[in-house]
Amino acid sequence: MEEIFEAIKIASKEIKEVILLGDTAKSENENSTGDTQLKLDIASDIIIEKVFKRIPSIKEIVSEEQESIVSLNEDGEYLIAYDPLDGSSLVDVNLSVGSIYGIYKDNFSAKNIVASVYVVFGPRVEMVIAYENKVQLFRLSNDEFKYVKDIKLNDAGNLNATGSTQMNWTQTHKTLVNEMFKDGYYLRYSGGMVPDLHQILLKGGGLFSYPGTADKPKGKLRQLFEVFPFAFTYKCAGGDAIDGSKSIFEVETTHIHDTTPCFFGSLSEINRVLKVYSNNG
Ligand code: AHM
Ligand code: MG
Repeated sequence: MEEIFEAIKIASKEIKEVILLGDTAKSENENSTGDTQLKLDIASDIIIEKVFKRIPSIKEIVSEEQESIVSLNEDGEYLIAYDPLDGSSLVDVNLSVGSIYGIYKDNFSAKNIVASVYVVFGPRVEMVIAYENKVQLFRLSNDEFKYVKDIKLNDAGNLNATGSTQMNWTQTHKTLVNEMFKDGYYLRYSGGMVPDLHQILLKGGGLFSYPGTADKPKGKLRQLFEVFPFAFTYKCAGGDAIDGSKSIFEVETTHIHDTTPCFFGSLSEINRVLKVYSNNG
């Protein structure tokens, strides 16, 4: 596992350079979900695939930017699903973006995730590793990722980040959000799940949600590349993640690009979601 974390560090230093110097124009390609890929997405994807190809313990990889699974080593132990540069369109307005990695065993499913890593590219480059029930923060300084601290969520926080648009929220979701604001929660939403979830983690707690909506009943965020890795991070940090009625770790995957509604937070906010969603159907 350590060699995978080291490979991600190497890739992240290269991605940082691509963000600083790279071309943010649109390419002519579309990814499998139909989004127009930015050149930064493709460049980051190529960098990550290149470093993973050198690691014997990796059996298969799959990228949000690619159609199918790539086999690397028949005898490898780990399967990695990754989003090379989530929220890459935010680079154009100079907001933070990030890479997300889920490390699985046996198959790509929520119950088989064993570690997760994300890297935030903001004013600083930070990396958060969740493994063996610990969540650790590292910061890039003088070309090295240095350990900063372990991260633990409080039982409750005061931040609320919720995706999509009110026009497409269900009545239940509107009720949840309104009640939270009435109780004093602060709105914090940049449109990049990596910095938004990072902020909630580091500021002790709150709720991030991307619910099922009128236009996207199964939500927007992808299970393998985005939702399961962050669910694992939040769980290891003492919080939790649900799809509105059950644990994210019980969500079944039928296709590598499946999405799911998702809620990540400290325990008090997750219980609140369960209560509101079960009372309002
Ligand atoms: P992307 O993978 O196409 O970059 O989209 C994922 C991003 C997340 O980072 C973010 O939470 C979400 O899309 C924002 O969506 P919305 O603008 O609908 O709230
Ligand atoms: Mg993404």
